[in-house]
Amino acid sequence: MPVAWRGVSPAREPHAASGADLYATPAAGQLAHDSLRVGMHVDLKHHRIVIVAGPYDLSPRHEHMPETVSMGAGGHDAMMAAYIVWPFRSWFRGYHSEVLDATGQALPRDLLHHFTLVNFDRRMLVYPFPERLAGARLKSEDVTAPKTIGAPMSSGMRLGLYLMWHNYMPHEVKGVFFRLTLLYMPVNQQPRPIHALPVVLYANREPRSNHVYDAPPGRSERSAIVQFPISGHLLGIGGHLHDYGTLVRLEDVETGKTVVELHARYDTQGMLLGVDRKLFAILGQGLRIRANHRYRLVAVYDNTTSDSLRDVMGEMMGVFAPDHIREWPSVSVVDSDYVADLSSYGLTGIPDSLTAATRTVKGPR
Ligand SMILES: [Cu+2]
Repeated sequence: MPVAWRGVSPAREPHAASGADLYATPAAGQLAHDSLRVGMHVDLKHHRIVIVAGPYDLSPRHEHMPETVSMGAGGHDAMMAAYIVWPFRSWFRGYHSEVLDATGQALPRDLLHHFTLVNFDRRMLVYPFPERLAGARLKSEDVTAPKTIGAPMSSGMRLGLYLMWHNYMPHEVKGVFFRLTLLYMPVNQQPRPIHALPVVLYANREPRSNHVYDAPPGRSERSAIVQFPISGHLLGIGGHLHDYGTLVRLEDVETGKTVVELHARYDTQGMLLGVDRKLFAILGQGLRIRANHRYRLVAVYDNTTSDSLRDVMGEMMGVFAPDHIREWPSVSVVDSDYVADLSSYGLTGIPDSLTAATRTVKGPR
């Protein structure tokens, strides 16, 4: 039987959850109030894995991110909220994320600065860091792929859910839950999906600065050379910027051409709604990526304030279909960059308790 793990509070080491944690939930959005249960729940009927973390009491913060809480520094509002062990071989194909109160009602989404679901047992394609299986700042950054593509998942893969809260309101907000619904396909899904895995490209690659940087007043660019170790296609691509971000662009260094450019979208009040996204439903329409070719990722900010913007980000997140999945570089959990990247989540290593939990997973890997 698949076993759930949970971490209910940032102060406590996550502990083994009982088999009672495993239950089928009703359709998403129709959860009974008492089913906002903390932990991991596998819905075999609807092919969903639901992770609920909370409740959190969020004390008021400055309107902007306090300088003392850098992205991922593991401060008061940021923590690994749950650890889970992937329960069975399957295909991962998308997720949606919700910020809820104890009755299951939606709370203002931007109480959550961002979440990241880290897969410790696969590395990113371009960098030796642990894979970001899922992540979003805004609801619009949630992803659902068609059933024709998916990321292969093994039973026993160790995952961590990282949350950063940011209560911009003048008062405390109590009893806040985060619910992440992961969509999977069974291992015998027919027709067999195309391997398509998440990729992230950073304007600031450096894990020791948590991939953030400062944007000076005025227009500024930050860029980094990107080289993919294997060839394939980008089937979908999105971007991540903070307020005052303008665009992210992938350039072909050899030809000087733009491969893809994604613009930030703002509402009429100047609130960041998200960044453009491009999806290519058919493999042949995807963006061809050549191994060891030189690309450049460029992030542009137009900072109209008089101060530098602290801890901004410039990223592209995409779905990559490798020509040969076997060529995907294997993870090294002792690589110094891997370890440095873990520390951006406040971790010095993969928790022993999580590793111990993998022993309870049955069935083929
Ligand atoms: Cu960010």
